[in-house]
Amino acid sequence: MINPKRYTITAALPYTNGPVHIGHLAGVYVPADIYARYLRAKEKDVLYVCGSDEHGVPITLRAKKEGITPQQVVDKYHEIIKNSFQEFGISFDNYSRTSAKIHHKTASDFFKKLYEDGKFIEETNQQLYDADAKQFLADRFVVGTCPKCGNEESYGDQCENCGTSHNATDLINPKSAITGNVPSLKETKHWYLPLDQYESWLREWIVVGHEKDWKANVRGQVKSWLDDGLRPRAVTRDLDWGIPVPIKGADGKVLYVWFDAPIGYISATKEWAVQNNKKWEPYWKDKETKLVHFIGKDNIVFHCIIFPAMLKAEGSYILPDNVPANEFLNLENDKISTSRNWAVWLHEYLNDFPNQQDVLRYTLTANAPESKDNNFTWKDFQARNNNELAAILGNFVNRVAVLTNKYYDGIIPAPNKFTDIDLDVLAQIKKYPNRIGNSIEKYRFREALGELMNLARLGNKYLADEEPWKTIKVDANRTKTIMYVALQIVSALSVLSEPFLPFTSVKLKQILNSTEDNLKWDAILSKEELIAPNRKIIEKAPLLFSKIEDSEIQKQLDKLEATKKENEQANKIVEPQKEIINFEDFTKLDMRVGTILEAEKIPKTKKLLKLKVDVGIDIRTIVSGIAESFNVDEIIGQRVTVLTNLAPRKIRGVESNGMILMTETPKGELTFLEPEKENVKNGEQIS
Ligand code: B3M
Ligand code: ZN
Repeated sequence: MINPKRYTITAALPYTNGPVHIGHLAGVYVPADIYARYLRAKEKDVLYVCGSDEHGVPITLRAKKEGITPQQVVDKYHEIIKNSFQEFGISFDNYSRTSAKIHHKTASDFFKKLYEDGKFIEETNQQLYDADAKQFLADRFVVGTCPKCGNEESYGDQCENCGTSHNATDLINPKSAITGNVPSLKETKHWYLPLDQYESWLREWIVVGHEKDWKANVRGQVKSWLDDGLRPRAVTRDLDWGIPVPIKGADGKVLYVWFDAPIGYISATKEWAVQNNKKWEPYWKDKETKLVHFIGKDNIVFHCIIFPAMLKAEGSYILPDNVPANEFLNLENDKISTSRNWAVWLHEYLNDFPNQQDVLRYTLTANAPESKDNNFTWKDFQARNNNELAAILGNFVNRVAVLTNKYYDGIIPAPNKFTDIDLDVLAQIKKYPNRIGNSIEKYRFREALGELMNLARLGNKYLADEEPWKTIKVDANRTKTIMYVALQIVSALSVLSEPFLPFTSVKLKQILNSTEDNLKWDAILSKEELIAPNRKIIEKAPLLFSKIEDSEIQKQLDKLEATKKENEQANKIVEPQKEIINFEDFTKLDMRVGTILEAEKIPKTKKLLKLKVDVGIDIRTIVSGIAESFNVDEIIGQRVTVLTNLAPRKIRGVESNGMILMTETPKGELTFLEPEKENVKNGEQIS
């Protein structure tokens, strides 16, 4: 959309079942914040909304786990999440919550309108049911194998591995997440949105209509779902936590969380409008409003198929102009996971790195998972701070501030005659607002940030080339001009850094004593002079970025290492001891040391190897199910422990005379039991 009248920017409503981590920031909230701050700096009419997603199974499950009520869960995490966002400078115009009255009303009315307009299909059919828990199993209450990709831990409504959304009854081998039971089927009535009726319209709108401007990953996912064919989707659930279905004959039923949550964007807008004496409708109903949804890739189906279909069915709303979904951020090469505590939690980060929000914002943007999954490492974080923020941006600003104070008592000098180099630098400055802005408008935030740093690099190069510390001794006039030009760069940086590094931007303005100036993005293009002579800058400039030491990084790595150990410990399922036996029982076992001499795979089997083993008394054939863990070649010569007097058995036509003893980790890794010393001979007995 060219020149929209206003912007409605939404960021996915986080589930209120835990604190937020770096993956959330990198994927959704920082990019959306950069976008919103940039547009505000361009003096656009911008509304940036978000809020807590307080319904749905994740909340109920968390409540069960912590032994508290769902309401207590959402009250606790809503505060934590809201604070984290605030502390990181995420500049929502409103951060609401879906338990708000206004949201319940908005979502209920929305449902009623679709119901009355005949947009739903009402259907009674069999759904998964856990008789012990007395509960229907939808969404995250049920886990099973994804019919599309085979992931064994798919949820009832969505597979997190391939992103496909499905109905709980589609799962292969479903299991209750509450009791572990295999569910039975029970009849129940629900209301379905017939997505199949929107298929060709969606294809026309997204696959054809947004071929050029939507990200390939987003369009690609949408296309593949459309190609698979859409089916009606239930928008109600048999649950006791959520927004009651607002029609007769729906007792005990609530709206599906993914029906109410996106309406949360609208409710948050209404709440903001009431608080600020504005009208909400233009932000959702005026065709000249540009609506942009910032989300992670697991939410694409909901924002590109289900919510648009809901909006279309309602009839009076605009549709998103873009949905720039990001991929995932990993942490130290491993998937971020709340349940495994494999994350950098925002509130913990701030304890360890107080007042260093911008360092994290910078690292996450420079590494943003824009087109593929990306990785956060603490070493990279340290390098980004020390070698980029401190060495390039911090160093430049610091030199300018120190020299201005040293030479001119902090008073910005008036320039003398500009050289070609000066004029070139002054002209270059004016290229940056559009350069950075164009990248932001294309949702390429890494690229935009790179350009900002190029402006700081330009500053460093200018100082290094013009050497004011040398000219001061021979040419006072020339030095004034150099410092004046350098201060213009600092001034531009103070404005252009704001979307990315809001805390640094404030400090830069303090250094220049320009907090009152309110210099806007486009003014850099039009104003001849960004900061005028004779103003006194700060006497002692605060350090923008301090060096992060190896020991601080090591502390974080140690913390992760400890988490890893805890997880391993927790994964160790220690089997209870078996029944007591007497010594005679034990002496019946004939166990001996042996050596594998030959090995070959038994055809048409996955696991079985036919082994020739020297057990001291003879060389015998043993069939062993280890082919998935070892290659045939690598086990020739392997010392092993063999139970030799196990009754012979025919396995796949091969007689097996004994058993190789092994241990197996919970992950299924097999290990041989071999004598500690090499001189133990084949045939020696275990006793
Ligand atoms: N709460 C899922 C999530 O946190 C969901 C987003 C809702 S956006 C309307 O990933
Ligand atoms: Zn899948």
